[in-house]
Amino acid sequence: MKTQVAIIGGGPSGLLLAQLLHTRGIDSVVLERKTKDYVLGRIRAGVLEQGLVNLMEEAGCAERLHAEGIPHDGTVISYGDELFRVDFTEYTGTPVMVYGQTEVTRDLYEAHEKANGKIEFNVEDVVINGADTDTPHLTYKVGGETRRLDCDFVAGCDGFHGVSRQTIPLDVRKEYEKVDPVGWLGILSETPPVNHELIYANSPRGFALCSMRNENLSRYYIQCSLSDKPEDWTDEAFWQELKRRIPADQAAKLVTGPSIEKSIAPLRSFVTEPMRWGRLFLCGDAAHIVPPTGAKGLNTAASDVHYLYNGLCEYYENDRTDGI
Ligand code: FAS
Ligand code: PHB
Repeated sequence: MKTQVAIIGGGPSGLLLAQLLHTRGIDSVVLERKTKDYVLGRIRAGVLEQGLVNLMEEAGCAERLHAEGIPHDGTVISYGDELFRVDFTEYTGTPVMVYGQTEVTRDLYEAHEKANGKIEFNVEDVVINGADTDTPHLTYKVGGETRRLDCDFVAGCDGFHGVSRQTIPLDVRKEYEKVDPVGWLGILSETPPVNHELIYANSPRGFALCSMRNENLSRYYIQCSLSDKPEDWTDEAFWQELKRRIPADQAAKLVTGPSIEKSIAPLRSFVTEPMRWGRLFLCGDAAHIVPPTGAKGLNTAASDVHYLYNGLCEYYENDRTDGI
């Protein structure tokens, strides 16, 4: 099989790139290791910056985002019972959009499938060949059958544990990592959010975050020990600890309920250089990881896609290589 851009990874980076390229008539194939349901089952980011909203609009995927997303003009930082509000719109001119990464990915899948985009699931043993030549190709397996995909470029959108970054030779790659000695225990609950804006709470007992997905789906986090496991925390223990870390007036109005998802995200910062090797380009978590603290993971992934997408358009439309 032959395509213009081979995309490894069907998460938000890979799908956003594929759908944007499609709008400019540039052909791609997405190779995803898992099933679509598995990808959509991952609960991750919840806050979109304007740049990602703009890209979803350009990809023709922003209708539900604008219908169901919740624009937030600011956020609250608290210490003990003291609250401090940061006004995004005043300082940056735009709000952020509260809309789950799961929904972003779902919207991208729906649009790309409607456009007859080529996505292969349950892909195994992807190997990138000749990335440092003008004729790279991938080999991979589906259902035990080995396949070949010839392409002009490879987009490594396969996340932190993917194959793309590992393809760049060690003597070319420089990596920087800081592992934080704590994790974030997160839960989803079908309860109304405690506050209409997010609360980033600092407290002597540790960090907590009050977030949301919609007016009846809340997302809460408390900083926990890396040795903790989700099953170590009953819902009641979680709610009691959260109440100790947020301002008393917020704790008093917190609506608790059963968790419908409970997981621990390790906190690490990681970046690799270069993000390009020959005709291989890394995007998103394949190249960098940031702690969820600043809701930057998904948004920096979108920024990578923006630059690669525009560079590829310049190449195919104007025969220019400075963008890539
Ligand atoms: P992803 O990891 O999302 O997608 C990579 C895809 O590639 C996956 O579907 C994977 O199955 C596939 N893949 C991997 N190896 C492959 C191979 N060899 N062949 C084919 N496919 C392969 N960010 C925020 O902004 N806010 C948050 O609150 C937040 N919380 C997070 C919580 C957790 C537990 C994690 C892990 C991350 C969190 N992030 C958060 C960051 C997260 O949202 C990422 O930034 C975002 O998923 C990046 O998207 P991708 O680059 O597409 O990588
Ligand atoms: C979330 O809603 O999952 C979320 C929001 C903001 C963050 C981190 C996570 O900084």
